[in-house]
Amino acid sequence: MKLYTFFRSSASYRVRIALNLKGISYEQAPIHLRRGGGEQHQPAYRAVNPQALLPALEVNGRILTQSLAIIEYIDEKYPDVPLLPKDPTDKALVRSMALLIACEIHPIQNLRVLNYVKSTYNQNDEQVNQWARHWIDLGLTALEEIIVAQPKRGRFCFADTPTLADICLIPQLGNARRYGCDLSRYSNILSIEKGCMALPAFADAAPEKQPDAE
Ligand SMILES: N[C@@H](CCC(=O)N[C@@H](CS)C(=O)NCC(=O)O)C(=O)O
Repeated sequence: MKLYTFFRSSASYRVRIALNLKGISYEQAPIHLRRGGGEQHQPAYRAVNPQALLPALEVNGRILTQSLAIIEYIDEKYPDVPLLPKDPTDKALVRSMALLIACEIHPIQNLRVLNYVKSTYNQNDEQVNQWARHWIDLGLTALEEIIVAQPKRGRFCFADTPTLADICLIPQLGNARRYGCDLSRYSNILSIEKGCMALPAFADAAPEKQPDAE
């Protein structure tokens, strides 16, 4: 398997965690999201993923894109260490936490969106960081409440084993810090992060541990 990735890409980070949790070894093909205007826009990478977004996973000559679709593929193909609970209601809850991050927070603080806001509306770095912080805080505030209110509260987002929700949460916290969010108000989320980062699967997937880290 070959993962097209960038050390700081949080969607790639999700897939790295999932592969590590499953104990799957893989090759990395680094795509630098800023160098030369972004290698994701080069024809070579657009031929891999016409969306010009990371990650992409090459499996037996086929390309999979969209981190959540990739992770569900991995989970179905390698069912040991399941990333979703079996019970349909629990599964819907875990998916809702993951989607809260992957659909509602991440896309509107992504590089191309911030670049567009910056250039089209003449915003400076601090203004776009404020935009990012706004959407991240809105999402994390709701997630903190959802985590506390659920009936199966445990050490992770859901119960006592890591799921797709934790896989989405941990990389998002990296982005939150990069944009200057005050995470101290999310005590439950921070304690989940501590639990996740104690696991090699999460720690080894961290941006600073990647071969292309700067
Ligand atoms: N929904 C996509 C999001 C992919 C995405 O936005 N990737 C970012 C890196 S985290 C990217 O490639 N950004 C490049 C850009 O904004 O130009 C997924 O989950 O895979």
